[in-house]
Amino acid sequence: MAATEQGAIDLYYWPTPNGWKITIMLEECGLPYTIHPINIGKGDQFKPEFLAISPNNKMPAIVDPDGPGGEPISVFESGAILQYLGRKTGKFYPSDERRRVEVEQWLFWQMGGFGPMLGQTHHFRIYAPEQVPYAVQRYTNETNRLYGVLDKRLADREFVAGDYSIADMAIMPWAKLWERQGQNIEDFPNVKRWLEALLARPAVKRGLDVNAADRAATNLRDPAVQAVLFGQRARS
Ligand SMILES: N[C@@H](CCC(=O)N[C@@H](CS)C(=O)NCC(=O)O)C(=O)O
Repeated sequence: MAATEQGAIDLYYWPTPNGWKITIMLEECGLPYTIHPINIGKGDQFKPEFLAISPNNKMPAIVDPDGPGGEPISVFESGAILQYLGRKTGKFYPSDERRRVEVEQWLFWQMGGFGPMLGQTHHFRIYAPEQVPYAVQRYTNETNRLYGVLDKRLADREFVAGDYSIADMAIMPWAKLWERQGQNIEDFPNVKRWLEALLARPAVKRGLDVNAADRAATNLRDPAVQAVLFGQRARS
C-alpha cells in the first residue's frame, strides 16, 4: 500500500468510469488523496479487507481519516462518495434545497440509468463471450434514448444541473465512451459541446490520467479476467 499523506483520503480505485468520477472530484476540490489500486481483473475486489469497506465488491470506495467528528469514515458507491465529498467541501453540490434537488435528480439518473444501462451496452457489444443480438440491440437502443434525454437537457444550459456539479462529474466519464456504446456523438450536438468543455478542464484531465496505464493492462476480453469479473462468486 502507498504511504498515506497526513489527512489524505484513501481512494480504492481502478481507472474506469466509476473510478474517474472520484479522481475528478478530488482533483476539482484540491483534496489530497492516496490511490490504492483495486485490480478488478485480478480479483482484488473480493479480498476481505476491501469487502470490509465495500461489501458489494466494487470500486470505487474511500476512507476519509478525517470524517464526521474527526473520526475515520468509509464510503462505497460512487454517487454516495460524490455527495459525501460535496458536503465535506461545500463544493460542486449546492446546499440550497432547490439547487441540491436539481443536482440529485441528475446524479441519480446517472446512478440508476445512464451508468448501469451503458455498462450492459459495453458488456454485450464488447465483452460478452457469445453474441446476443437481442441484448446488443436492447441496450444500444436504451443508450441512444438516454443520450437523447441528456442532449435535450443540455440544449439550453451549460451544465446538467445549474453550475458545474457532481452530476456532470458522474455523467461525463460514461459519456466520453460514446463510440464503444455504438453512438454517434454528432447526433447529440449539445452533449458533444458539454463533453468537450468538461474534457478541457485541467482537473478533469488529471483525474482521467490517474493510473491510466492500468486500464490498458486489463484486457476484459481475456477469459481469465472474464472469469473474475463475470463469474458468479460464492460469498464467504
Ligand atoms: N454502483 C457502483 C458501481 C461500481 C462498479 O460497477 N464498479 C466496477 C468497475 S466500473 C467494479 O468494481 N467491478 C468489479 C466487479 O464487478 O467484481 C458505483 O457507482 O460505485
